Amino acid sequence: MNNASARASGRPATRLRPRNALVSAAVGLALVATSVVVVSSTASAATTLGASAAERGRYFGAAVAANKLSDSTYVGILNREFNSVTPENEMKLDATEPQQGVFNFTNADRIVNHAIAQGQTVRGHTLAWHSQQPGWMQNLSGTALRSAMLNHVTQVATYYRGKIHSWDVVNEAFADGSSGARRDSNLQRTGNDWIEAAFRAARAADPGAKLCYNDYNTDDWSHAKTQAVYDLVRDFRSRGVPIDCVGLQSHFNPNSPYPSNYRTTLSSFAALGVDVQITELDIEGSGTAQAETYRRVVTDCLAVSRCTGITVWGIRDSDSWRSGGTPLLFDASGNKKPAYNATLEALNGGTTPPPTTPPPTTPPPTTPPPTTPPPTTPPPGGAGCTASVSLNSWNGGFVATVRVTAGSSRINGWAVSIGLPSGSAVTNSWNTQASGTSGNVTFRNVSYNGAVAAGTSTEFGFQGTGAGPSGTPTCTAS
Ligand code: 9MR
Repeated sequence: MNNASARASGRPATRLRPRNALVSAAVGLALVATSVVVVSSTASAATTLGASAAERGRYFGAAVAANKLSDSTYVGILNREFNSVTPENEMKLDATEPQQGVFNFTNADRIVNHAIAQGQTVRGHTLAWHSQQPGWMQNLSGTALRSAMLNHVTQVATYYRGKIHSWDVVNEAFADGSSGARRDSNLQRTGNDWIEAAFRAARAADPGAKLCYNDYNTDDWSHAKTQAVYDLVRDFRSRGVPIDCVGLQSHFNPNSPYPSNYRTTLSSFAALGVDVQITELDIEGSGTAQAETYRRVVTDCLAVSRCTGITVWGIRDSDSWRSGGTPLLFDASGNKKPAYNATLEALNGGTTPPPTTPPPTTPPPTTPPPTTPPPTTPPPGGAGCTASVSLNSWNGGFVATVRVTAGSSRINGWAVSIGLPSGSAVTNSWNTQASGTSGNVTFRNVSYNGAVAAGTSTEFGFQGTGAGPSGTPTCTAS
């Protein structure tokens, strides 16, 4: 319903909470039965990205450069549209500790103070990173570097204590490609525990900030780097290393496109008990194609309750680190692009994007409603389930996503048996408990995904070396 139809229905076109928006959408549909849903569902929607995201319990932010705070067009958009900011370069190591033990917060403070005055929250970026290190740090190694890094984390996080919503404590510590290994760097060479040491120091310095691990090329669930970060977070969670969130940078372009399993990535990280933040979003392209990809990213985030915020990496295309790819929501003159409109519409709960690309091969896991009471009488013939495997293979390895679907009755637990070819082995699994690593491997539900309502599905996955399974899995329900 647009403003005109809102008036026609005798209701003012004021901003409503999502639930009311849904009701008004339904009323709109009832009144104008033949009208198109797109029109009726945007009735009382918020008119800026930040306000709309806030109505969904999320933030919408932008990377900000201190030297642009004197540009009135830039600041006008920043103040109007965004309720979170990330200093693009001003909190990095070279900026904040140009000489060892000498800290400079001048430019970072300009951004933080502007944000506070505008009621915007701040994402801190970043405390420990192999890149943009000051010269003195690049020349350190061993325990001297470890101490200097921890001192940096402590000093900067202490200085900003109480002002930072989330810190990117460690940035980009994993290698690209299929190794799943840590990136070689002077920090990595101080010992594999440097990441957890940084997180512990950050927690001690600012217990109120959410502590994130942030990286790029971790958007595609089947990528080794994504799995490696997932393993790190799972390990930290299991050992009590303080970590609250994972940042997916999400720089999308033709070489690194938006993956159809993005929602699976978001929900899989969230299932570890951490928030997921989309931290540096930009999507190269233009027009409808770019707009629809933005819409998909936003829709995916909204579908995962622990996806708590989205930050775009700049405001206008001309502000972008990849300005040639025109990857942002505003053009160089500050005008809203189709990508902006799609983003706002998606935030406002707009229609599902049309299937411009084939549907994802790995649909997001469906979490069955936990409160549904179990059937009072067991279904005749026992509960049933089926399982299907979709494979992403490469030379020497594979990721299998397994979909477990309940039959005509609700099931309360499941076990899926899958035969692996000889020479293949399971190296890692998620949302399941695996028995064995080779031959016939049985995957059982974990506490949160055993109950599956009739006709609905849940997903788990595993990674392995060698060739993936080719036979039909068997599913046994309980
Ligand atoms: O946008 C930043 C650009 O202005 C800097 O020159 C560049 C230097 O490393 O860093 C850019 O921001 C990066 C961010 O800090 C980490 N993820 C990748 C971003 C784009 O390169």
